[in-house]
Amino acid sequence: MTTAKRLETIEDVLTANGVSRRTFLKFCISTASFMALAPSMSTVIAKELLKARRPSVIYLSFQECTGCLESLTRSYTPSVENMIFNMVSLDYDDTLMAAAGKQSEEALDTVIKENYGHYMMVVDGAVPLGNGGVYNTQGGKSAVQILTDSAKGAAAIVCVGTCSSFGGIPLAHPNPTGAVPVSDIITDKPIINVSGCPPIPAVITSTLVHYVTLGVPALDAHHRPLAFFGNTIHDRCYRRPFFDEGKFAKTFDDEGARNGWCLYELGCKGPTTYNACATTKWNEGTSFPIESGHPCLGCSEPNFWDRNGSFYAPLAAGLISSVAPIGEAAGAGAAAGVGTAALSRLRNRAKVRQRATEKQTSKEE
Ligand code: FSX
Repeated sequence: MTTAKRLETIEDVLTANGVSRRTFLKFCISTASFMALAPSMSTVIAKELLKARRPSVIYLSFQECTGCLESLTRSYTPSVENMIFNMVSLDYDDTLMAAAGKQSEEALDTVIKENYGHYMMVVDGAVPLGNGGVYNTQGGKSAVQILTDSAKGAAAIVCVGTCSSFGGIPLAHPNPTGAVPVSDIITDKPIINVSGCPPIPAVITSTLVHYVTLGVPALDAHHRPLAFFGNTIHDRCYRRPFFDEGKFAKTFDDEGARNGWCLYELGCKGPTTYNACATTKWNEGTSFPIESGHPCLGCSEPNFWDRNGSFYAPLAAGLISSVAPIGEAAGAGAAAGVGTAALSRLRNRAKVRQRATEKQTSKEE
């Protein structure tokens, strides 16, 4: 972690690390695809990435469990992860860096001074304001002080995880430390929230690449990238046809559970949760909580933990705005048809995208 690295272009670093053109183009294509951009945008991403100087990144951690950084660094796509760490100059991260104490505080001061106005800040964890911020201090400075001082020279802030985006677990009732999200404190910088407890690794990396190449992506009302947070889990869930047919698991080991029916009655928060788990999935696209038989907890939404009551209590029907009420859906062949048709449309879209990606790869090669 040295500030000298920021003077290198991304192309310099990729060349030095022996990253082949093929690997690089594949990465650009999958990033464009993840961000729901047209396949041709992968060429733009490639051009912009190669000429871009590696932005300096300061990674700050406050009230959190380190699950977000674990998610990022134990990503199932080490090559992408390596590329990301090659594409940015991670100049300060007190969890990963070898330096400690005074040495690390000096490192932070130096990075800020040398990159003032240009560095990207990545923040995980909520910030406690109670009792003057004494619940989270580093080097004698409170988290709120470190955040405020560091944000002054930042070009943009990416909040990784629900804690920094919305307060998350630290903000849960009774919130003894007075925890707040970053956006309650910093109001004069662009903020991108990549929520999730933890967030999906590919969503974090794709968001960072989008920022480096094309700037701040299109965001929803909660400042989350629309490409990943534009649909509910329920909208994209492979169990959705069972919801539309009124087929529900009632316990974790009944016939419905064994048949893979909808988990709504077991408390699934998919209908009110915006995230990409159902499409991007986890562990190399292996699965996601609903696929392994557990209801969605709604971890990427504001007020995660306190909202919508118990994790295992069904959502009130009135909260499910995007679909017909269950009573109407159950037994209605037309409703089941809508669910199946929607699923089939999604599969077709995925196939079209896959074909476009393959075509683009062979063209670029
Ligand atoms: Fe919070 Fe992240 Fe959950 Fe943990 O840094 S979003 S508790 S996975 O670690 O902040």
